Amino acid sequence: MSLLLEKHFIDALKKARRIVFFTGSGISAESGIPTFRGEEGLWNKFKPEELANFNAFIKNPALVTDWYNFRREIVRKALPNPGHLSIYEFEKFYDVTVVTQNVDNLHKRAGSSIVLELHGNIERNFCISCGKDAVEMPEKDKSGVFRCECGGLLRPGVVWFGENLPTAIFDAAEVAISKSDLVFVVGTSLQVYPAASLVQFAKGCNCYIVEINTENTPGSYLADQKFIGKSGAHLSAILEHVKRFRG
Ligand code: BJW
Ligand code: ZN
Repeated sequence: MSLLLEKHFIDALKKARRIVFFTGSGISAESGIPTFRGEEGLWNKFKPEELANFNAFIKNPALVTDWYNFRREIVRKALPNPGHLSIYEFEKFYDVTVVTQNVDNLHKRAGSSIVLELHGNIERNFCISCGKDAVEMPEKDKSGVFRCECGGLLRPGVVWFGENLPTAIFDAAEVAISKSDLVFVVGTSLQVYPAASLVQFAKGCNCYIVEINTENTPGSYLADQKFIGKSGAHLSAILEHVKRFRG
């Protein structure tokens, strides 16, 4: 795809040294991982209030465990797409930090060096009783759940509704944004807080903001440059431009 870029965006790309990519589930849609909301969204089939909070887990741990196992299988089979791979390639030309709401590992698997996972990682599991991480997952017990050696329930290492985001990671994301010249906001509906507040924060830091999404979001008005469409094609095309003046 060839893309005609506006002069102010080209200037921003030329001047920039540090870039933050702030991503959501839309960037992994082209890898076959369903997004959370919208027509193809996961939440259309499974209600978040039933599955992605601690009370739901305690009430029906086997159901929540099965849901995460199902998603873990999808994620393991998925491959990084041109969006993830382009972000990795930006490292040849800029200092890059990836701040992601995704739990799917695809930025790391694409090679990105600094990936701040705001909502945890689906591959991690820890015990709700003793707090230890599960090094290897045991077989499910008779009731269909995973248990730690201490007998406690093992839960996925993701951030559920009503839970705090990991403070050190959120703080590191704000530091990276405050030092960056350009922030790409890619494939997120900006409906979930406090992650969504990072776009406001970036605006307050005078970062040049680029949004790439298949549709408008509540944060679109903050973008200096907006691309409506799929992230794989747009990020690849922008990278091609960068190669022309930095390659
Ligand atoms: C494409 C594309 C393509 C498609 N190319 N684009 C302030 C105001 C209001 C509410 C709150 C607030 N502060 C806190 C809250 C409560 C709550 C919240 O935000 N609720 C709102 C939903 C109303 N937040 C929390 O509870 C957070 N914790 C917290 O605040 O702690 C303090 C606290 C403590 C105690 C009590 C109360 C508060 C925690 C939030 C945790 C979110 N967790 C999840 C699940 C993770 C685990 C799992 O994976 O199961 O994280 S929810 C889910 O949403 C997941 C995602 O990371 C997150 C964001 O979704 P995302 O990535 O934006 O996906 P979609 O589907 O929404 O959007 C996809 C986008 O891609 C769309 O725009 C498409 O158009 C686009 N797209 N294909 C480009 N090819
Ligand atoms: Zn334990």
